[in-house]
Amino acid sequence: MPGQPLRTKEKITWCPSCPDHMILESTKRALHSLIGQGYKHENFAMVCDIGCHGKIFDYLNISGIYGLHGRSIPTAEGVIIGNPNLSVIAFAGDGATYSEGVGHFVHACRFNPNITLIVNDNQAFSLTTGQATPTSQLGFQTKSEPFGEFNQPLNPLHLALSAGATFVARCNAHDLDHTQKVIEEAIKHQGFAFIEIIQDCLIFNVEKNARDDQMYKLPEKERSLKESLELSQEYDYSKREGRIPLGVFYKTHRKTFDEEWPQLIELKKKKIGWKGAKR
Ligand SMILES: Cc1ncc(C[n+]2csc(CCOP(=O)(O)OP(=O)(O)O)c2C)c(N)n1
Ligand SMILES: [Mg+2]
Repeated sequence: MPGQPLRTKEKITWCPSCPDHMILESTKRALHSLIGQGYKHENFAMVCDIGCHGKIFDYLNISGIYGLHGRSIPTAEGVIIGNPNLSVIAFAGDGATYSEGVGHFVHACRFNPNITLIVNDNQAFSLTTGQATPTSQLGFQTKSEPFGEFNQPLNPLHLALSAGATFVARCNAHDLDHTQKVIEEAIKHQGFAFIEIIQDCLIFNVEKNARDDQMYKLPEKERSLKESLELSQEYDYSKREGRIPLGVFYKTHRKTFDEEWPQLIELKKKKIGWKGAKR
């Protein structure tokens, strides 16, 4: 794998112009930059979920496991327990993470495993043709919600902060440079790093598309948990008007679970896995 390109030769089958293309590009650029800073290509590992976003497994040339729907977090936790010297990235959708996998999400925030979670949030179960997910807007009319979604959307950033996440960020898929920068920072973070990426679904939730004008970048600075919780409520995932903050909302240090378990500390010391593995 060293010296090989980060893109496989697989033909991309996402819809033309789907922001999933942009998230792939930002991720590749982030990994490329980290490799330039001394990270090894063979020490990156990914876990992908089931959904449109999950096809990144075929296009990104790093080792990994294609997991079950809603289960990329526990699978990624398994990978980091097996080899705590890897940089593990879990990719998932909003439906997968905040619906089927929400228990894993909450406990990952508590356990603080040293993994990065990237959620492509298009506010729809898109692969299965657009049912409402927990972040879909009120009134979203679909084949399975013919009278419109009447449940309040979940605020994933607020949930992550309340559950103890040590790195919480939001990006806009359209902004490749900013997304790349945040992905790099998340991978460098020791602990559970959660990035929610807002993306349009051009086919199944058109009403929520084209929100770039609402978005603004937060100043880069340390924030208290209280301040971050307040900021996370500025956007409620439902309203058409109002501002949507982007950037790293909160970052703190707490022991990761591989720093708490003696067995994992030993594996880390022995640099198990690849000879001379270095993070
Ligand atoms: C446990 C389980 N529940 C439901 C499904 C069916 N399913 C497969 S993909 C998918 C939609 C995925 O939506 P999301 O996670 O938001 O990803 P997107 O397609 O929007 O990128 C669903 C409901 C499944 N495969 N397994
Ligand atoms: Mg989705």
